[in-house]
Amino acid sequence: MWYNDCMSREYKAKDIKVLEGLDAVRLRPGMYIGTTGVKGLHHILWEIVDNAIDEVANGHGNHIIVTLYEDGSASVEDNGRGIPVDIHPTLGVSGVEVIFSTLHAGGKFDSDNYAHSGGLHGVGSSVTNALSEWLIVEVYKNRTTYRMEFEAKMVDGKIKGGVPRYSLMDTGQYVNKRGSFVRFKPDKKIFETTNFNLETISSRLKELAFLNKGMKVTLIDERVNMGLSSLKREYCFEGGLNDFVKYLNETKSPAHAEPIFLGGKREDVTGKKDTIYMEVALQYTDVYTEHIYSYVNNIPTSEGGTHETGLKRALTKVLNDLARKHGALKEKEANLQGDDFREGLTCVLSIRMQNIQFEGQTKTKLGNPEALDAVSSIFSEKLLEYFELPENKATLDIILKKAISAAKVREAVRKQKEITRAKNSIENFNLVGKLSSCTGKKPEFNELFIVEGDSAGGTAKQARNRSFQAILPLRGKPLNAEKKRLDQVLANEEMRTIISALGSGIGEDFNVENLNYHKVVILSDADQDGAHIRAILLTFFFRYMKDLVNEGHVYIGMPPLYKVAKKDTLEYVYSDKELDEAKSKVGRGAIIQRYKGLGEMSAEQLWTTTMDPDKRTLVQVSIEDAARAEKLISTLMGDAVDLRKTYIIENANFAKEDSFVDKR
Ligand code: TSJ
Repeated sequence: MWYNDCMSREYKAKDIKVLEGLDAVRLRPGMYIGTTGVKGLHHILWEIVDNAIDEVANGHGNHIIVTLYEDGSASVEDNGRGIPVDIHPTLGVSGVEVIFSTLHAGGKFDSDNYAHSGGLHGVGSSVTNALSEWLIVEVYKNRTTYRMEFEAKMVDGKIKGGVPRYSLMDTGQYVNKRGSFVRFKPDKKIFETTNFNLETISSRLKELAFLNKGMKVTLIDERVNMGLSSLKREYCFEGGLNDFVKYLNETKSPAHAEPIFLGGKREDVTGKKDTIYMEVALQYTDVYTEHIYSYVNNIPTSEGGTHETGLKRALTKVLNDLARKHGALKEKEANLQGDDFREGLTCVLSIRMQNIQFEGQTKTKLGNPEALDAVSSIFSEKLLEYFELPENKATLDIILKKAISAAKVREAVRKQKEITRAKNSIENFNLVGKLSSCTGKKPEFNELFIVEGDSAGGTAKQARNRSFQAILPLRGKPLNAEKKRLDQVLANEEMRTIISALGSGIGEDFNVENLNYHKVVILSDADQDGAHIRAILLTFFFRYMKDLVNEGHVYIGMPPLYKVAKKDTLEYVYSDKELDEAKSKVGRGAIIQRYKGLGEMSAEQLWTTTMDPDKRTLVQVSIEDAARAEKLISTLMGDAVDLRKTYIIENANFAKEDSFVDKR
């Protein structure tokens, strides 16, 4: 018997309007399903599946069967209440007809039942209908089978989609089951391919089975083996999200035997009074990456969003608090970072809520702010409760231990990165105005004078032979490298200038082949401060450019301490020991001038006494010298300044007599 046959004639005018709606779908399918490629093909299947899932998720039925047929069609069946067959009060047609003929019909019947529908964001089963060659609906209820069919057919020389072959009818065929069945054949005229992909469908159905605890999903593929037999896969997980996490961790070693499952709900506080439901399962493993899978109304949110943010914040907060409470973190120690608590974490978060808003590049990021508060509050409360149970204390200890070790590694990595970054910045460091480079291009002949103070630097610049001598004045005191981590040393401008000028890199990256100057001459005043600066520089070279010292590139310039002069004779004296010799050599009436610093010399004098390769004295620094300087600095820095200075003067003297003297 035809269902409401006469009535259906009455609303023909209305039907035309509806069909114009479906025409729009066929005209621009991309607007409704994104693409007419293989993704769009599956999209129209998911529209149907989603509706069946919702019915089961709302507690009506427990089984969904998806079948792929040889003719290219697919069907979805559930054992829920059955799509409404009665006449819609305002639209005047059967529920089935409304659902399949009206765009965005989903939820119009009973918004409560669609409250947590993944289909809400979708375009509805009418789109599937519009893009199918034919679609058949069967509703099983009242011990009978209702049936309605739609098809794409020529109307006035144009193809219309989703045209009813007949109105919903009661076939009178007895059944003792309840539910809905929809079978459709995607239209070859619309889709680039109509070949459903078994693995795509299989893995999504498995995912849906994980997300909906206890729901049985059967997948039948009748296309295999030329129709002689069919493939059947069945998914049903009594453990729900816990089973999901175990499945995801199958190839990893879990840090604790069972995943942690937490669930709860919160009234929304924004005034809409909608409830947000949350379920989460998590388990730590031996891997170093984090794997968080989040869903809203069964829709994967690959880009995360507010719900995920809420979860992460709560996890960090609760675990930091617990770490302090249990003494894993001391009072003065800083909190661990979120990343530390997520190393090796596998987690599935599933929430259900109304009015979901998507954001992001691929519209897979949840935007609802109320989800953040809800998830964060439910998760915090439930996680705390979980760890309060004595039987879960061991798991907590494992997790805290893991996080603390992750933090240590992170800190080490961060330092390394900072060093690398600083190294890179050295390469681009601007030397203009500091280094007066030489014109010669052969490093083996070139000399770099690191000169204490700007004024002495200026004098040295005038004095030098610019063809092979470069001058680098040091303004302030260079940094004591021993007490600092490399990154701090590199933050010091004086140090960076030196590294940059030498060109040979630093630390592990030091390469003597790239050295710009084969003689690096430290030229400081012959006083306490000068000795101090020298010791600091040597310490730096010893620590970070050992090969520079080892290969004999570092020298101490020897400015004279005194000038002994009389008429035509002129002697420069480099030590107190030499002074008497000079006095007797020059004879009575000699004028003795003591140089307090490099700045007291003229350019000519500095050249003659200290820089001219034919007359100067350079003391080559041995690795032992440098080691001694380092020890000196490391043991005495920070101690009483006077004591330090005396010690340096007494022990860090580079006297002509004590060392190998290089005369060029
Ligand atoms: F999408 C679809 F329409 F094609 C479709 C819907 C496909 C499949 C396979 C199943 C379903 C579907 C719809 N299964 N169950 C339902 N349930 C309802 O539509 C329904 C039933 C009863 C009531 C009620 O208030 O009594 C309300 C609704 C929404």
